[in-house]
Amino acid sequence: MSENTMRIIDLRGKRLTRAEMLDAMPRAEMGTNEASDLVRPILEDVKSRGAAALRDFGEKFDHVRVEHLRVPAEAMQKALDELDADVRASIEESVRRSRAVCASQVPEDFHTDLAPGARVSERWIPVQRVGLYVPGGKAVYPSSVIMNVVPAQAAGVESLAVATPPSRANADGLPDKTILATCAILGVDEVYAVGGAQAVAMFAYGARGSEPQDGEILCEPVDKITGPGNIFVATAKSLVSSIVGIDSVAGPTEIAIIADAQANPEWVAADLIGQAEHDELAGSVLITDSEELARKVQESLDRRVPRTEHAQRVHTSLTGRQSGIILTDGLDQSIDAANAYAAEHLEIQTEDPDAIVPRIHNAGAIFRGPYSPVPLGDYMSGSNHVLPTSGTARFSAGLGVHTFMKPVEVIEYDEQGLKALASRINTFAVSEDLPAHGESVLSRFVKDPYDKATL
Ligand code: HSO
Ligand code: ZN
Repeated sequence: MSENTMRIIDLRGKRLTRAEMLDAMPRAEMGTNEASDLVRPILEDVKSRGAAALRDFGEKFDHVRVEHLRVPAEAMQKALDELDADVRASIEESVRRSRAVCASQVPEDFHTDLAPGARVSERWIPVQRVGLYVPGGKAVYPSSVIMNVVPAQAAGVESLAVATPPSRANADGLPDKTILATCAILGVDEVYAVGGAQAVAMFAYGARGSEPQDGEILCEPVDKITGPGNIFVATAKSLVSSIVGIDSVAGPTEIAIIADAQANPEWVAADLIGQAEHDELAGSVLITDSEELARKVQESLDRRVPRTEHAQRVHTSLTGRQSGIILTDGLDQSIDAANAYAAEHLEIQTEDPDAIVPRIHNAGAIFRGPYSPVPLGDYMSGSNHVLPTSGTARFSAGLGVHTFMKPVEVIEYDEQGLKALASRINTFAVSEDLPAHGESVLSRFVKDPYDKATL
């Protein structure tokens, strides 16, 4: 057996129940959440002490005493000026494509006329103020800034703040320069050098500052917090989720590839490795009805893994419980497995991908055909790379303009419209033993709604 062998899950000839199929999928156990006990006091401290607590936690966790919790405009401009021209061009292309897709995502208001004088309208309203968390440390992803900011802006969010940890590399406690430059390109000027659970607390409760003057508002509270983060950020988000909106809490990233005998094993292997590069816990799953392809992919992995920069991390991820090759007895079973796995990213590399796309019920995003690999979507396809992980694609969607909007129904009945229903509403209300509901409606049409004899 070679070094990078992925485990095989052989489903061939098996007729599995839904529960058995879900059980057979390669996924790591989700750890239980002990982080809450550590995170709660951080939230409380920021709530009561504001900026002073933010500075203390920065020193404790990020090992730097931050001079300006809010990044000064000059520092943003400087980061932009110093940004490598090629990187800037890539960021701008990514932004352009995201903006184009988001522009078509904006949902339209509509109304339904039910009878004369009886209309229900639906209005899509942007969330007013959003806080976006951008992680630092091992994973510095300016691309994720784009994926969060662009849809929020397209939705019409009025006020958008970014928080990202101070970087130890910068003595003054400024965050990562590429993150700052990306914010500048996107026109985001409210950026805080605050990381971890304390950033989530700052967004949820707001914070009074010690700059420029004690007691002045440093950061206003937001209505929704989005963005990925480590276990402490994720825990903080779920703890504040009763008072502020959050996007879904992300688990380790993952890819599944449905491939048949005609797929290019080198490309399949390269795509599995690409995802594995993110994290030792990342899941890379090949679903195929071709034993020969499976063998060739394994051979390709053996050649490629040692040559890639993050070979050790990739190796750990590919050989972990959360990765594997699912062998099926045909495309139908491959599709069933893909739907059960509900991958964050699902690539389809088969002879006729268009026959498969309509049969996919569960996936964060579908990458159709060999020239739509996941890294294209990570950086600049125009689609969003913040996607549901850990099987949550069964019931939730990736980030988009809709994440930053909410539909509100407007009830527009006039006298005629209401009168036509008054008696029916009254009957329904009385049947629920809520007669005052009926009386509210009847008051508009009868003299004494309390005198049932006159009705
Ligand atoms: N594949 C990651 C996103 C990402 N990749 C950012 C590179 N940079 C989760 O969808
Ligand atoms: Zn990626």
